[in-house]
Amino acid sequence: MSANAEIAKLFNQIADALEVLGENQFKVMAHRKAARMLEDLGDDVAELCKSDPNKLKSIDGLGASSVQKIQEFVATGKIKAHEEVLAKLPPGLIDVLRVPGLGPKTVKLLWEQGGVADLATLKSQLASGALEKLPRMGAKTLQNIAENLAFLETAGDRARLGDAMPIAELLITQLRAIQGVTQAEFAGSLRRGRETIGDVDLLVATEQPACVMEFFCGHPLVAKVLVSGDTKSSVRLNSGLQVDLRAVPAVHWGAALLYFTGSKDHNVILRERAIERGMRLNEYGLYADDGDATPPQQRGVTPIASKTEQDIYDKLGLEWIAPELRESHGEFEVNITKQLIVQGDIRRELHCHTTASDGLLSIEKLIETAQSRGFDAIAITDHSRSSAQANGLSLERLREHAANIRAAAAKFKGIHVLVGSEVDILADGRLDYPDDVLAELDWVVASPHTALKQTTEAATTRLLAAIANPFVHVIGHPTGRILNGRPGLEPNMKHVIAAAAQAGVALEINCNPARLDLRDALVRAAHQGGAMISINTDAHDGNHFDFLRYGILTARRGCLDAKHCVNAWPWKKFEAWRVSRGRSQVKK
Ligand code: DGT
Ligand code: CA
Ligand code: CA
Ligand code: ZN
Repeated sequence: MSANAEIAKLFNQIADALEVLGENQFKVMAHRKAARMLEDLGDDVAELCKSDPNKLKSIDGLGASSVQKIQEFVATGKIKAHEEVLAKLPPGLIDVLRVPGLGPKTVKLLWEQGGVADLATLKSQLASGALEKLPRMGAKTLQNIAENLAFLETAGDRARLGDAMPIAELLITQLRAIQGVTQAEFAGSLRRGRETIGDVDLLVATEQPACVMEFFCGHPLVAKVLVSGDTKSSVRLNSGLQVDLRAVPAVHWGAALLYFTGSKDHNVILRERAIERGMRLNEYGLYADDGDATPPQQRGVTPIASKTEQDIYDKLGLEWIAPELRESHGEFEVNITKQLIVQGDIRRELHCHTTASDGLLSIEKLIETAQSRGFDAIAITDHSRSSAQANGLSLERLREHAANIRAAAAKFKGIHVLVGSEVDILADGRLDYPDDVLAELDWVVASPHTALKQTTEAATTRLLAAIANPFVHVIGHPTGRILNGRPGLEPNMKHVIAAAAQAGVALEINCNPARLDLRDALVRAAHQGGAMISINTDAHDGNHFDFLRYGILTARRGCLDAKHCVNAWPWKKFEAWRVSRGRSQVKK
């Protein structure tokens, strides 16, 4: 990676600012275009500046003034034109553009006529009713802005699990390769599998931390070194993600990993437990409490346990607790670590898309991919007719697609292929295909895709109606939320779960890291309420099968065991349930 992303961001900010200032559209477009070019550019633009400045000038979409700005950034780390144009606006006004749905034109209006200078004044002006007299600001629009602002405030700047994980794993692999490093792991909320991550916490065991820190702070992904110390450093990557790194001697590994995995609340309880037993726990180890105020590690005291997490839990009279459970949600009362579902329990994929709707794989490629993952079955579930933006299938195309799936399935041995559909749950709870059409299918995932701002009452009625349909097997991504994007439906989940449990309909954990829907807390509620869970990747491409890990982390955070997950059931049990709802027989 490179300075490309950083410079693209500055270009976009210039364009935003110009637009809010009402400047010439061509100038705005030129900056946006340059930003896009930079984002798509395979080469590191900072390298190009040094090695091949002519190549930079020859890139389509980069005008002379953009090239000059890039060179300026590479030389000085900033762009004067960027600073100048931003200086013409109140300092926090650009932030207002982060509110979903607020474009530069509206922000200009809010600023010039509504007294909005930043997120705080936007909030207060909304509350005071001062914005109601502005043109184009009807009650509905203002309510939308207020909702989106509230959502932005709760979503904050946290990265999605699926965005942070690949970067953390890349860094871990590289850290492990450094001489003298005996262990390297990610800790913090990432290890606990939270759906969003404040920052990434990395931990290495080594006796020579200096070269580890040097490598880390000089990493090509790093945009800015925030803290650089002998055993701990903190950086911000080009992507904006913050990463903390700690280096500890191997003897303290377990204590440090336990401490930096958290959660904070879990750690507090562990420390209290240590005190109750005449010990002290800190990030260096579990020590006998000898009453000395100087920390034991500074006095060369040998810890009771410190090398592994297992050892420390053991000496505290506990079994090892899975990181996903370490949220102080009852893991000390009942430790269900051993029952938790693992990725290897998953035997089949039950929600995915082909080129017939909005997927990228053919039917055969999809079956092949499922087989290569060792699955015993795959349900092919393209979109239904109302999902026009996803090329949903008309009745006629659905029948033709079903025939194509059956023909393709005949070419494979050892995998069951289910002819399915991801049927839209319409706003009023009706399904997008009539029952007699659903009856012809082997498998039905019913999902909400539109009208996701309904009242709780309407959303509840809608999902209950879908659950009541005898042909439905699974409710797909039940709330339709998008992480850092939109909150989705907020149905009364108690009612939904009870109805699903009663009817024998499964609720989905959609593994796509932008969704993770159901979320962890709702998985726990569903599981406790006796509902079955289906964990699906919603693959639109071959590599989307890798999303499974995120669904599994979410499932484990929700205390799910394999017995309540239909993807993990032995085939016969699964088939008996499937047929009890649908009517047809699967061809093997
Ligand atoms: P995040 O980054 O907001 O997604 O959440 P975490 O849990 O990764 O929090 P972070 O990065 O601030 O700290 C990593 C872990 O280090 C945290 O889970 C527990 C431990 N830790 C950090 N600060 C404290 C503290 O003041 N007290 C205790 N007991 N533990 C702490
Ligand atoms: Ca963290
Ligand atoms: Ca941290
Ligand atoms: Zn889907």
